[in-house]
Amino acid sequence: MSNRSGNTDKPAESKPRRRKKADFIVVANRLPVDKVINPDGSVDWKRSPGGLVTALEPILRTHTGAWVGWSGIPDADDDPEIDGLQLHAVPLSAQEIAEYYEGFSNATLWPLYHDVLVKPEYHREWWNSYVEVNRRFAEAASKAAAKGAVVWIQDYQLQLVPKMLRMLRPDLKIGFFLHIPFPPVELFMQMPWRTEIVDGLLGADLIGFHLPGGAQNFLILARRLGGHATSKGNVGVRSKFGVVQVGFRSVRVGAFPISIDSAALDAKARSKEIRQRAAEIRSELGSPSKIMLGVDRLDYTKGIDVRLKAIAELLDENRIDADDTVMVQLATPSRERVDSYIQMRGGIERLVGHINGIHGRVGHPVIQYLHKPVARDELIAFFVAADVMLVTPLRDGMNLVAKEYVACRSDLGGALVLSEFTGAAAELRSAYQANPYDLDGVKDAIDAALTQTDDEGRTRMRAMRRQVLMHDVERWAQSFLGVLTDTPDTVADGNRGLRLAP
Ligand code: GDG
Repeated sequence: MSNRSGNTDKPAESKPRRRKKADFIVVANRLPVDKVINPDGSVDWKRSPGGLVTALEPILRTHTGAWVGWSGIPDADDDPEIDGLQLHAVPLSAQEIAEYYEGFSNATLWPLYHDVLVKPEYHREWWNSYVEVNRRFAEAASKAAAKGAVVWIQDYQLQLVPKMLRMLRPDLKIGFFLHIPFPPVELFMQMPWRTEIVDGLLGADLIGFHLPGGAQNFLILARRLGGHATSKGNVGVRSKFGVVQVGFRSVRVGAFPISIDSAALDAKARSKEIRQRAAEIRSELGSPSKIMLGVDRLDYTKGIDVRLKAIAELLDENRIDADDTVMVQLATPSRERVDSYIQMRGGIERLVGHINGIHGRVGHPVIQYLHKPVARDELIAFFVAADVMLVTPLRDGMNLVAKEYVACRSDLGGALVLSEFTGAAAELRSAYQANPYDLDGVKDAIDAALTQTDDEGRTRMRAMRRQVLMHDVERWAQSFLGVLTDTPDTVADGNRGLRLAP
C-alpha cells in the first residue's frame, strides 16, 4: 500500500486462487480499497487509505497479513492482491446493503449508540440480514486464517462476528474494537436483540472501546445479559475489573483511545506546498482576519447545526464581525440514502442560506459550505489556514479531525473549540471545551477562541500537540495487539494508561 495518493492499480490477479493462510487478519466492513468499474467494463482498484490501514500496514506486512471486508459495490466477490497485501472481498447484494448496512448498521445501531439523537428503527428483516452478513464475514475470516492466527474485528457492523468465528475456529485469538461510543445500559436495553449482541461480542478475547466509560457500560451489560440465565440469575458470566468470565474463558475489556498518524501529518503540514496553499486559501476567502473551519462527514452526530446556530447568534449580537470573519464548513457526503441523513442535510443547508441571507454580502458569504469530499492535501491546507477549528458533536466516539488539526499546527497557531461529548475531549484538555447542548456555552467558547492572545493560544496548542504527537495510531494498534497477544489475566489498559474503575 505504498501509494497513498488515490492512484488506481490493477490487481495482480482478480480470480480466487490458493493463498497462504494468514496469521494476522483485519476484519472490517470495508476493504481499504474501492472497486471502480470503468465505462468500458474494466476494473480498477483505488486505494482508500484511512488511519486504520496506516497503523496496521506494517503489521500486515511483517506477518502474512490479510484484510477481510466489503469492496463497496454490490455483488463483487473478486479478491485483489495489491502490493502483496491479501484482500478477501465479502460480497453483499443490493438488498443486503439496504438491510444490513444502511438499515441495521446505520439506522438502528448508529443512532442507538449515539444517544438516540435520531429514533433507532427496529426491523426484524434488517436484523436477519445483519446476522446473515456477519456469518459471511466470520466464514471468510475463518477460511483466511492460519492455525492460531490473530484476528482483529472492527466496529459496530460486525458485533456478532467474534462469537461466530470462535465457534468455527476456537484456535484463533480474537480481538474486537468499537469505533463509536458504547451506550449506557438504559439505552442499550431498547435493542430487541440485546442478548445476541452482547453474546456476539463476548466471543472475543479482548474487547476495546475508546473510553473507560464505554468499557464500563459494556461490563455492566455483560453482567446483566451475558451467559445463560438460570433460576439463580445470570451465573454464566461474572464481570470484574475489566474481565468478564464466560464459562471457562476470560474476556478482557479495556479502553484504547484511537489516534492518527501524527508524525506524518505534522511533516506534511510543514511542507512548502501546503503552507503556500494555506496562504492562497486565505486570500481566496478575501483575506479575513479570522477563518473558522468545520470538517465532518455530514452526520447528525457531528453538531454542524450547533456551531451554525452559535455563529448566527454571535453575528446577531455583533460579537463576530461579518465583514472580517469567514466560516468554512466542509461536509463530506455520507449515508445519503438513509432518511434521517436526507432530512438533516436539508436543515443544515437551510441554516447556511438563512445566515448568509442575513449577514452575507454579494461575493462575501459568511458561511462557505461545501457538500463534497475534499482531497487530503487540500484538507491539510485548510487545517493550516484555520484560526479556529470547530468540533461540536453531540456525541462522537473519538473525533480524529480534532487530533488532525492539532497535528497540523506546528506553528502553535490556531485554536480548537471542542465538544465535551467527543472521546478526544478526554485527551485534549487545553481545547476550548463546551457542552454542545448549552448554546451560550458554545458561543462563549467560540468567542474566547477568536479573541485569545497569541501567548494563550501557543500554550494551549503546545499542550495538545504533546498529547497527539506522543499518542499516535501506531501506539494505539500496538497497545491493543500487545494486550490481545500477550494474555495476562489483568485489566487491559490503553495507550494512555487508562484504567477501569473497579
Ligand atoms: C468514526 C467515529 C472515530 C472528512 N472529510 C474529508 C476527510 N475526512 C476525514 C477526516 C478524518 C475522517 O475523515 C473522519 O474521522 P472522524 O473520527 O472525525 O469521524 P467518523 O468518520 O465518524 O469516524 C469517530 C473514528 O471512527 C475512528 O475510530 O474517531 O468517533 O465516529 O480522518 O480527516 N478526508 C478527506 N476529504 C474529506 O472531505 N480526504
